[in-house]
Amino acid sequence: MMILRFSPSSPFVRKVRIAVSLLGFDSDVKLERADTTDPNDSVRIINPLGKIPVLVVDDGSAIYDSRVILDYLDERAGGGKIIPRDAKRRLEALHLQALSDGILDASILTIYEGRFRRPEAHEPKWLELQAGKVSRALAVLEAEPPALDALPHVGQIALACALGYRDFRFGGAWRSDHPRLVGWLERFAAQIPAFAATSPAS
Ligand SMILES: N[C@@H](CCC(=O)N[C@@H](CS)C(=O)NCC(=O)O)C(=O)O
Repeated sequence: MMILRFSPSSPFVRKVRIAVSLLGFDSDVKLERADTTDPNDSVRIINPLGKIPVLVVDDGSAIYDSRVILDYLDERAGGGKIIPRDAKRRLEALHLQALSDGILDASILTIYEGRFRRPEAHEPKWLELQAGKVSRALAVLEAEPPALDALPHVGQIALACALGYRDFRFGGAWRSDHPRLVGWLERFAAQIPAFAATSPAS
């Protein structure tokens, strides 16, 4: 049995939960809550960075971060499933994952600014820097939305989680200017039941 240290609101955990479902590992993974703000939570021992997701596998070793976990799960499922083997498709998938994870990193830093700094200490330049990353990335994706494979690859999974996080924490403001991405996410949600099942709002 594998153990996934998780929080229901984490979009990086959501990537892993969707991959677990797509690869047929639902009954092999037990969810165990982690509190990354608690200094006594063992998550800081198994991952010195103190971040989730962390997947503890059969031999007790801890795997992080989400990209490494997705790679591990893909191999465990036989390989070439959510990470294409073909070099060109693999690069496309990893590239889309990097871009989507980048949207998430900038979004999370923005949330942490509000969570960990007093309002009078908020730094508008820092928030603008993060907002710029998100808006440029979304504009690039809107101009040419990615494909959606029958079995989504890591990039497509990550993009769905990034858009879902913008809905969850930023009131879905991205939707009005990105109709093609809205359509893409609707298709993803209709095709992949694990997306709704892992919604942070549920
Ligand atoms: N690159 C990491 C990012 C993970 C991450 O930022 N997780 C957040 C929760 S969504 C976290 O654990 N934050 C706590 C912290 O930064 O101390 C991944 O892909 O797993």
